[in-house]
Amino acid sequence: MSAMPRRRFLAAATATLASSKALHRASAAPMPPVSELSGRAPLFVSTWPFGKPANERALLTIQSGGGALDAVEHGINLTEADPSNPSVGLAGIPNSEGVVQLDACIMSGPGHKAGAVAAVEGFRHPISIARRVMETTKHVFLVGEGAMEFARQHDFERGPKVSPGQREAWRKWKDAEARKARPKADKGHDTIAMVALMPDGNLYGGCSTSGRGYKLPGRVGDSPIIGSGLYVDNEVGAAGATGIGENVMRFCGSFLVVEFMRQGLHPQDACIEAIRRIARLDPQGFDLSINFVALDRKGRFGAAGTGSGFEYAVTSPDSSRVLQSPGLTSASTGPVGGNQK
Ligand code: SD4
Repeated sequence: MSAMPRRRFLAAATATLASSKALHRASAAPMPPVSELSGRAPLFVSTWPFGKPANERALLTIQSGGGALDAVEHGINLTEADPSNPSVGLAGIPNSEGVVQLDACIMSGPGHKAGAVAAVEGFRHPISIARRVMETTKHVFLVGEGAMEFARQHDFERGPKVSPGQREAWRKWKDAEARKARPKADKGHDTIAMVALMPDGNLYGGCSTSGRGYKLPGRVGDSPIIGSGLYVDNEVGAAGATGIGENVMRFCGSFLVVEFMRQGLHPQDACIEAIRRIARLDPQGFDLSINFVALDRKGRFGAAGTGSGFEYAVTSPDSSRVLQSPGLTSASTGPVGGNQK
């Protein structure tokens, strides 16, 4: 019998655990029990610790009289504008040609509306462009030159196609590649996916990323794809993804999470079941570096990752917190920038 790699073995062992409660105990960091994973609307759930200020900005928008889509947009705008974030917005890691190509999408539960853009260069706020596509065109998804022409026509804010720091790092990567030193082709990468529940019971979501570092030009990940990086179903709940997009988009990951919620699973268990389903089908097993957040109409929420340490942010009028999610293996995911594969 061939030896099972340790990580695969751990994954298989962990996957046999019956409920997410057991997974909580397996994790190093304290984690609230599933029964405590619920909150009062307006409620915002976002990927990674940098989702916390984004959630808080979104809540402030609501408290200042703004609408739900304004909240999602403003919250994600904050992350997109953060010069220290290497994986969202124009400060992100560029593609293999040294150009940052941004992907984003937004969904409104009411009306089941969606807008998305991909491979957008030189614009600061792809989530805002995605929203404009949703609200002013009969289309859902604009890509590349068409998306940029749309953004130019609508006068969206521009910015440099790569930051000076990222350009320098890219040059070194390129040099190493030319010397066949073979550095990792895709460095850390983390996306903001935000899902939101309003007091009237309506659900919304948005997702924005610079995608995998040093990706091939034109490569589009899961993040702007409705059902993969984000999905909102106003009857059930909403989910978003972060991690290696190729390992989410082949499985319609966020749609899958929502479908498990439709079957009655708590959002956290829905995230776990989606990961289990994906790992069962994928030859890599749990070695996928993917994570989900989810929220349902009742205000219950949760998250899970293939690795341990994926953190997510939850904000309501009562509290704003960063929580640890259950990981399905002991491989390290985070806390930020952890998807190094
Ligand atoms: C992508 N899913 O482009 C995004 C990147 C990401 O954590 O979320 N990284 O594949």
